[in-house]
Amino acid sequence: RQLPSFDELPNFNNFTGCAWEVWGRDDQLGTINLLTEDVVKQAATEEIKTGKTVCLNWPINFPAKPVFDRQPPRHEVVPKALPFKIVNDDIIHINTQSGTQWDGLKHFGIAEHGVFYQNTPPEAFQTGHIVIPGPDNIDPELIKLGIHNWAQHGICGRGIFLDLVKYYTDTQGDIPYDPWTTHGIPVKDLEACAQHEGVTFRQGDILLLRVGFMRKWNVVSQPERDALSGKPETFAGIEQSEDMKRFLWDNHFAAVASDQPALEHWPPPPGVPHLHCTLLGLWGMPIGEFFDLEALSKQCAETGRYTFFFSSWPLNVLGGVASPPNAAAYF
Ligand code: UVW
Repeated sequence: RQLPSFDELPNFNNFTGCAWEVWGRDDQLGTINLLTEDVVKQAATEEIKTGKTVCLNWPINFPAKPVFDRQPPRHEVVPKALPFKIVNDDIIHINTQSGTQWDGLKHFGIAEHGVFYQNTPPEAFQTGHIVIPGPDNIDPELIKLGIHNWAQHGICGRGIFLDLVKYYTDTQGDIPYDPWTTHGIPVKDLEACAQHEGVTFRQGDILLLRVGFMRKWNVVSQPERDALSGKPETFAGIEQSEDMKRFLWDNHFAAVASDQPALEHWPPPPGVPHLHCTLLGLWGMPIGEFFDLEALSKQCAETGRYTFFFSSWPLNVLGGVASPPNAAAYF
């Protein structure tokens, strides 16, 4: 399907590139619409060659002290007193924003205009404890724009990996920034990295970017890791610019994820709205954060292959805001 270019999309007030009409005003999938049966089949046929698989999720336990003032994950193993049996259960409490995650369409709206994807006002979402006892009790309005839409569709297709850490190391000796400080990666570096790896983009690709957060996290001391929580957060990531929006939309990626706490460098430049507003609020594009791309980097460097079949099945939480991705690469 031929999609409009970024410059052909209408504006929404002062925001360029509003895609609310692209899949119809009732749409709740956003750019996941690009993952058609043909796209999934082509990716599986062309990419799964050896059977090698690579996990892309951090353990749910990490980070034990989350950034952006979020509640830490909590895991309890609970022995059950059943007669003649030895049995354990798990109880897990997580803020779905604390570790490896997809941000869903209820996560981030366009604050200055008070709306989420498809012009949905925040009052449309019930907050607090949500109980849905059975399939007869599902109110479509109550679960509107929930993560279950992606969970029931799946986020599967061709994954394409831009290993910026390797690209900068190969061409400049190391990355030219500290990934734990704000630094915007420009479009020209993403394109140069793709060229260095010999990959070209295709409509419906799932783009993964290795910026360096996790490489650093893995080698510093635990007190340094823990100290990230509660600091004024600053992180590297893709540049927050009109050029970046044009790059992401015009390549028609289905989803984009990185190893950083936010995909974009944080905080955004003064007066510039966070790119989350456009990706989630205007396009319905999943944003992946804290993806563990270290093993993927090794696998791609060893084989020279930077494309693969990508599979992710978010948690099927009716009306959920975000989810761990349960993501893997298949070679
Ligand atoms: C930011 O966008 C800063 O982070 P998050 O998506 O985790 O809310």
